[in-house]
Amino acid sequence: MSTLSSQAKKEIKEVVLASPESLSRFLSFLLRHHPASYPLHFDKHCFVEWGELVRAVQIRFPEIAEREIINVIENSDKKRFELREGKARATYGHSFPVDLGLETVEPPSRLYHGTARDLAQSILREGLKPRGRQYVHLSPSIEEAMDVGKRRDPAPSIVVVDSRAAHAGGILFYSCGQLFLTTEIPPRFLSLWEK
Ligand code: HQG
Repeated sequence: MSTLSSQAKKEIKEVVLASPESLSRFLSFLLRHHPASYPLHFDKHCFVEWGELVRAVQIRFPEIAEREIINVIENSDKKRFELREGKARATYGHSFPVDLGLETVEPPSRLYHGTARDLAQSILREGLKPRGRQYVHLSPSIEEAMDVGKRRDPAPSIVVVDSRAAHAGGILFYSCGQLFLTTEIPPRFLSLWEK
């Protein structure tokens, strides 16, 4: 039986790895977290020239067609990325300092944050903080917050944000697709959702 060369194995691995999920993860890597790892130039609102992005993705996934990248962007359930006027960016989730040019909004009276059970007490004590990201990410419904929390815990805790009071207290909220972003929420606006 013939054996594959290590180069061929590497290539097959690359092709297999270029699933929509791995492509989406790589786009997040580039556009949210590691802008300096590839030759990308970000404009002031974090957009990258489309051609430059395609070339960066093709360094990682040589087999990938431009159409597949567009499909991942357009079919992302959470609208993680946007493609506008020949430029693309991550819509949220950045870990480096960004100015997304988002407008502030009046939030709904309650917003929700799904998290691991063992983090909830610390959040109630210290407030909601962006941790490794630029913003705190909040969901408009308990169901959506549950989905976010399930990334960390099969039975997540849901922190309820009194966003009406927080907004009245001067905290800024930004609308970003289905999500609301803010910089930090002090403990006095937080409580735990009880089933
Ligand atoms: C926790 C995903 C202890 C917070 C999701 C969270 C979201 C604290 C973690 C989006 C804390 C940060 C963002 C405190 C906050 N003490 N823990 N005082 N304050 N935390 O991933 O909101 O699939 O940066 O509870 O769906 O989980 O990537 O934030 O557990 O929309 O597109 O610190 O990312 O979207 O974790 O997730 P993250 P997140 P994607």
